[in-house]
Amino acid sequence: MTNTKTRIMLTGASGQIGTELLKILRRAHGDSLVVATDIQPLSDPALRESGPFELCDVTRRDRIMEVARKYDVGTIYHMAAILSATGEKNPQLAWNININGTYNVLETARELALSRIFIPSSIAAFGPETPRENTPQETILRPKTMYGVTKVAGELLADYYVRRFNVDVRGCRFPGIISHETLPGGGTTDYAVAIFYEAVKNRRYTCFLREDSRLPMMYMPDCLKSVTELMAADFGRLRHHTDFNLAAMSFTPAELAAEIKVHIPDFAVDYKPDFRQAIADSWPTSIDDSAARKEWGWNPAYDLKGMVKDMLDVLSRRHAEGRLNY
Ligand code: AKB
Repeated sequence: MTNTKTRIMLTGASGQIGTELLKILRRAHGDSLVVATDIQPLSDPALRESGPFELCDVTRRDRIMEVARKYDVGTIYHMAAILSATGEKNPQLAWNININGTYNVLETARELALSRIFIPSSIAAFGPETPRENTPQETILRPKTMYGVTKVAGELLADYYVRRFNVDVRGCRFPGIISHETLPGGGTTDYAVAIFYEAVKNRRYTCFLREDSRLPMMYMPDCLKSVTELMAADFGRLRHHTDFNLAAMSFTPAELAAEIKVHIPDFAVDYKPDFRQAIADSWPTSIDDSAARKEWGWNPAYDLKGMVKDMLDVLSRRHAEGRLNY
């Protein structure tokens, strides 16, 4: 059962992806039609003023339902989550937010017959027994982090709702996301954002992963493109729903540092791996995204060179204007 309600609700609107997704959703659908929600008020005054906002803790289903009913919501983008590194420090919190948050959004969708839901998964769904290179779409999912456990459970639960209750849920397994608007928080791939701020500000960076830790990554414009394109895809063409592998680029910290040095020759990096190294070692180095390419035309625009140039252009300009908040 679907409805024709046009309003959109976004959870985790203060987060790294949420902040930028909110902007493009409001641009595409109209400011007043996109309800931003988070457990804290939005910090960007322009975003705060531009449309409706509600405080919403995703572990409270009654609150999600209340907001969805109040605004006559038809679609939810569920971005609120605890990431891998924070999840290892506080596994109980990761379970509560990620599992109960996802279940509550799915139950809201079922009860209110919402039209479409987006729930992201992650490369954290894979584990050390998974083939690490060109990781296939269908493969072994035995993650060793609590974040990964919640992502696999979330994929399976969402898929169950597609098949059992006809809820139209979609999602992809995001690699590390690199961006310059809102800092990521609590992830293992966060080094690939921090390195840019430190390069621009201090010309030095101490990396918490080893220099040869190759991981799949993606630039934010491609991440946003993947969400909007998957959500616009014809349901009848989708064989997968909640677990699309996605790839854009893969690199090591040393390769990223070398590309930054092309633009900032005196940039220097040293390496002090911490507990996040074990998490990175359990994840793939590259991903086979042929299912996403075939089923909804996925095709990323940015490679390592293009992403590094764009990141440094934006952050250097901001630094020169005294606006690099880091
Ligand atoms: C993390 O590092 O935890 C996230 C992810 C890969 O899902 N960026």
